[in-house]
Amino acid sequence: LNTPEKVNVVWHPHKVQRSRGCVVWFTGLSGCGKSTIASEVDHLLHGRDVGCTVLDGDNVRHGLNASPEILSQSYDDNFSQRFGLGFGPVDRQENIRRIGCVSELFCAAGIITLAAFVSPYRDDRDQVRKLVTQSGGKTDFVEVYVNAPLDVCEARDPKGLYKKARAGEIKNFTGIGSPYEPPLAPELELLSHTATPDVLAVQVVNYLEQIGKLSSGSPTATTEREDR
Ligand code: ADX
Repeated sequence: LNTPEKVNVVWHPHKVQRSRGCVVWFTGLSGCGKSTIASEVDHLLHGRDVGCTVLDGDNVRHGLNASPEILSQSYDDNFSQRFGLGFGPVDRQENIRRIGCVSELFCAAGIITLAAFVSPYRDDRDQVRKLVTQSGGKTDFVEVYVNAPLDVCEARDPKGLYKKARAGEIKNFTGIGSPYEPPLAPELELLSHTATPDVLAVQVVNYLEQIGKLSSGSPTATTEREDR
């Protein structure tokens, strides 16, 4: 790695190299079904003894990427404002950057990482793709566009957030006051209003099977890692 010298941190090569997992990145509007499909895929893979995990926006935003308001329950204002994340473009960028790094760590540990985030900006998703594929191979990042029309997501409104956004209570809600940039060349596109989550999850599992991600079972220690 080319770390600038002034940073004073140097990459430490590890002795054990594990076989990699992959990152399955679900993107789409709030309420399009990303988390439900990811959870179904998780269930199917667990049933086959494949090491996997789900990361999703609503949960991660309670911990690693908590808001300033959540952090202020335990930290002072300065800390909470500095590290807490909201939904402005830069905060979303940092949200996806952190999740990208966490996904890469899981992937390197041999785990199939099912990441379900609105991730509305193409460039943020492409940065994660770059990180994951340059550490592994081209097939280590699978972008899944969970495509449901805005009016379908809004009619579902499982958390009542579209209603709040229409009432002006959430200013930058994706699809209403904030843009969503659909992927241009996703590995998979799921028309989530045309089939049930369990049927769509099977499509994802079949794709992983096709590209050879389900053949090697659980993570195994293999050879010594080469210097980077
Ligand atoms: S992302 O845009 O930064 O990728 P993320 O996936 O972490 O978003 O979180 C999205 C979830 O936060 C939504 O499913 C919704 O429940 C909630 N949410 C709250 N405010 C907003 C908002 N302004 N835009 C989109 N989702 C929001």
